[in-house]
Amino acid sequence: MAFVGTFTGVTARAESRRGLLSTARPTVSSSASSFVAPAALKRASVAKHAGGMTMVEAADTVVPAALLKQTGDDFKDLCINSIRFLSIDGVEKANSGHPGMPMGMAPAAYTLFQNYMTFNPKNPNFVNRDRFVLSAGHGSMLIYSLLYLYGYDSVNMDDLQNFRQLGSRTPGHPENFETAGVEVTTGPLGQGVCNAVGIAMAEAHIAATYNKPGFDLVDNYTYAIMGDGCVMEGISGEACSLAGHLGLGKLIVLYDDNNISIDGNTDISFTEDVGKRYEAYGWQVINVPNGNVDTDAIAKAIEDGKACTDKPTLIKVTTMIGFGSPNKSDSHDSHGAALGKDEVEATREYLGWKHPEFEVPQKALDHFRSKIDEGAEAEKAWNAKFAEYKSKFPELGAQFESGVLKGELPSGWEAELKAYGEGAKANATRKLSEASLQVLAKTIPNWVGGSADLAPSNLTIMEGYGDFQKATPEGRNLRFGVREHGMGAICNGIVLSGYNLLPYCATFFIFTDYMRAAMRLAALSQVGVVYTMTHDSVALGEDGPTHQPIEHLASYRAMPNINMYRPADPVEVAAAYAVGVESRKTPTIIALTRQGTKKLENGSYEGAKKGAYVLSDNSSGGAADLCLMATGSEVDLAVDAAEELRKSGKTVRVVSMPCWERFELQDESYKQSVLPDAIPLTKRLSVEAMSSFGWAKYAGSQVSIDTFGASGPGPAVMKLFNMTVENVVAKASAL
Ligand SMILES: Cc1ncc(C[n+]2csc(CCOP(=O)(O)OP(=O)(O)O)c2C)c(N)n1
Ligand SMILES: [Mg+2]
Repeated sequence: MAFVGTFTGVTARAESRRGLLSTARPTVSSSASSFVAPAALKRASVAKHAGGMTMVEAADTVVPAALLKQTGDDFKDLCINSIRFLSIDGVEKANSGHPGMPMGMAPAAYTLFQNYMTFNPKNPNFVNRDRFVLSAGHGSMLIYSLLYLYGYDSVNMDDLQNFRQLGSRTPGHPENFETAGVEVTTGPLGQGVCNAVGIAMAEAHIAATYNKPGFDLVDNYTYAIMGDGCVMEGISGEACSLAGHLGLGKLIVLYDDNNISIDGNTDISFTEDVGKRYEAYGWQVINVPNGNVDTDAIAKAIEDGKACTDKPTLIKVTTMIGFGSPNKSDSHDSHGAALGKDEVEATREYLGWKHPEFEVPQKALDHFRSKIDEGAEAEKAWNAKFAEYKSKFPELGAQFESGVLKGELPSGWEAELKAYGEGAKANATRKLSEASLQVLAKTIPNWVGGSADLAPSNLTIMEGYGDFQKATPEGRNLRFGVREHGMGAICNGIVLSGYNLLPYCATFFIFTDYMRAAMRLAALSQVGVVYTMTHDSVALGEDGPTHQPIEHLASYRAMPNINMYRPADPVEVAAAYAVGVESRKTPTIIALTRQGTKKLENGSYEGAKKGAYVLSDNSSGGAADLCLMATGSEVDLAVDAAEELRKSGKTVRVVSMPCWERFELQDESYKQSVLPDAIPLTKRLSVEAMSSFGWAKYAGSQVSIDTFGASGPGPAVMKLFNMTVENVVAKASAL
């Protein structure tokens, strides 16, 4: 194991930067059993001292052979290095990817997966599995290596060898819809840890709802690995602050504290005391000063994390990025590029790895794969427990089976929702949304959600269903605080928890700007969150242009796999929610008014679910002189304008078009029945108090708003922007 070598280049620069060495250049030891430490080993050693553990002297330190023996346990090293070298080789073969993080965090990941996590590789969806989120998604080879080693069918040797290639199940960043065993899609830093908060909230809620004395039906832990980048991103602060408030004791996050991100040493921009910050959030914080080798300390920290049931735990694992690479460790050089052939060889030598690329020693593989039987046993035991639970608690057991395990919707929910919409009187659509939410709360036990501190404006409280708080996680009203971005990512986690919860979340439509990245990930991850977005146009009035959406509808219409609904009346609001509930793999935004709207005379639930339908047409044969199309509050304008136009002898068709995306899913004959070629684009006018962008596809002319809004009473602002019947009539008459 002993190795004698020099550490030069970037390592020397890192040393001088950190000031840990009295001389910038280390000297070579002549001893066969010791060598001069690379800077980060020294850093780790100093930290070790700070933690009250065995000390290795700082400057010009000669690290004892014991440290070179890595964990001090040859077999453990074999397993940890199996993870390291699969990750190194995967990146090397692809000549693309991030080897440094997996190399540094392999000991922590190994300790966690091998000794603490319950999972069934042959059934990645085992409901009571411990969840693992790789928030530092760039280190994706870490999770692929683990899935392969533990015998998941989703990642085989071919996949490892085709990392980042088209068609492989090992994409650049982990994608939940691509690779079984990957719980959430990560890559945009910070999102994953917030997903983990959502998963832990889902677990706490389901456990509080279904567990009975002697029957901990659901008691899994949620683990995450996040890096400096995740900790720096504001979104993680939002969700982790909430996690601390909620005391999510089953959430354990390992922070890869390696002091390196893309620009180099994090000292250039990130020097706060992260531990103190998380303590202030209400977390238990545990330091592991030498995560490169000290698996006992990692294990102890995880145990302490599990033992702390009323707080989430942050384990700050200090590591060296690219551990084992003599020239690229502790440097951003190992962050985001293959090590290169020579450096891989040097790393092999340093870590004592004797195996060719992609080869895992059989005894290590056998050891990893022993988790297959263990996982199957765990699931078997759980199944037996559930059978007993069902016989003792038949009603809850049946609800768990159908709602939580199978994700079935209870019968009758839609009939009730539709009946509500058809029977309801006109109102502001946010009020109609509030009533729809009550119907869904009553009919769907898995329906949970809330607002980012705008519940009285968004009207999102489900009356009688309690608040999810630390002491009452069975509550179904979620209180996100003013944390839109965190809210979005938490909701993604709630869906991806595997408990088949259906979350909605709410804010003003304009503030989707603050949660767009999470919404985009919902769309990409095939996550059916429902977004209740009120105050949907300049008509909201006095709050002015900072609060008035303009380009928002267009921007979400441009986003793949998301339903952008803007319903006009009670029937359409109910239909929009129905689509939201049914669309388990597509998120749905429902944009709602602050101001009153009329109830449409021919409003159609089925038509609204199809995205667009004909409200009225006074032509015979479907070739009206004009077609007015509108969404939400402007449908009233179109209806009234059509009436005026008809008085002057025109034939006019009025189309309500609450959701373009749903309309595009319909077959050609339906589309023609709504927007026939017989009415050419030049005779079609769209009416929407929002950017005209995109409407040209359906209509040759627009009544729209293509500037920022204005502060003033809603009706005055609408008038200022020509959102009037007179203007619609005038524009249409000119066609
Ligand atoms: C939101 C976001 N911004 C920027 C990036 C690009 N990026 C990928 S990794 C990284 C640095 C991450 O540093 P760290 O988390 O410390 O990872 P390490 O280098 O230690 O592996 C950056 C900026 C990203 N993936 N997501
Ligand atoms: Mg880092």
